[in-house]
Amino acid sequence: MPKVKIYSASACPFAQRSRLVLLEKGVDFELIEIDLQNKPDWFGEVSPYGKVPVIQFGDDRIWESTIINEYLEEVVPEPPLMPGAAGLRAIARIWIDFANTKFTTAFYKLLLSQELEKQQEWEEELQQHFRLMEMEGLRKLSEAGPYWLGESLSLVDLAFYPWFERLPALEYYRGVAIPVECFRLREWWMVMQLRDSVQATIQSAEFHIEQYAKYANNSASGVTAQELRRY
Ligand SMILES: N[C@@H](CCC(=O)N[C@@H](CS)C(=O)NCC(=O)O)C(=O)O
Repeated sequence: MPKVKIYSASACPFAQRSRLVLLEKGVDFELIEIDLQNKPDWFGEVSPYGKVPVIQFGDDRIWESTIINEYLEEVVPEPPLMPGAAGLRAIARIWIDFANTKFTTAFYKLLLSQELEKQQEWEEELQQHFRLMEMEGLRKLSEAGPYWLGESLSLVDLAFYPWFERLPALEYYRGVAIPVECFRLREWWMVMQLRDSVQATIQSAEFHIEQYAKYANNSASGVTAQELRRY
């Protein structure tokens, strides 16, 4: 069996998502750390969007973290990280899509916004997302256990977790935290921190605060920040 290669950056939450899946599935992988401030010339050949993560497995080269994660679920089915029932699998995909399109967008927009009025708008939007995650997500779906979909860890947990690890940076720069009433969300976050995969990839609050300094003063010049400013 060929070895999986993952092109990653230690600060990148999207890459962390896929590293978590590899670790949870016990896949032996080679990690190639990319310096995003100084990308190697060959990186454009590997990553059409100029972003991490990208994985290479045999002839397959895949990018986009949540697509990578579903791909890994197919090629390494054990332990399963998606539910067996089609209805619940669809619900899992709804939450993964929510993480990609709504939650992470509000997170970055809040961090990049410089005017107080814009910051307030994005803060309000992010708080609404937290409440929906609490009420429609954890309180309805995870009655049988600590994870998003209940007893077993799933790709939904791993799609959200990296931004919770980075919430101290959002609190530091924008004074925003999880609303008090969202206690299930805080419990879930605590349980996630106990996973060996998370412990193997976790970075300190200080690290994340330093990493996001350029987002918070809107001087970040990477592809991701440029794209986020456009929307
Ligand atoms: N939608 C992509 C986002 C990946 C992404 O934005 N990665 C960032 C690092 S966290 C990156 O490589 N950015 C390159 C740059 O900013 O130049 C995914 O889910 O994989």
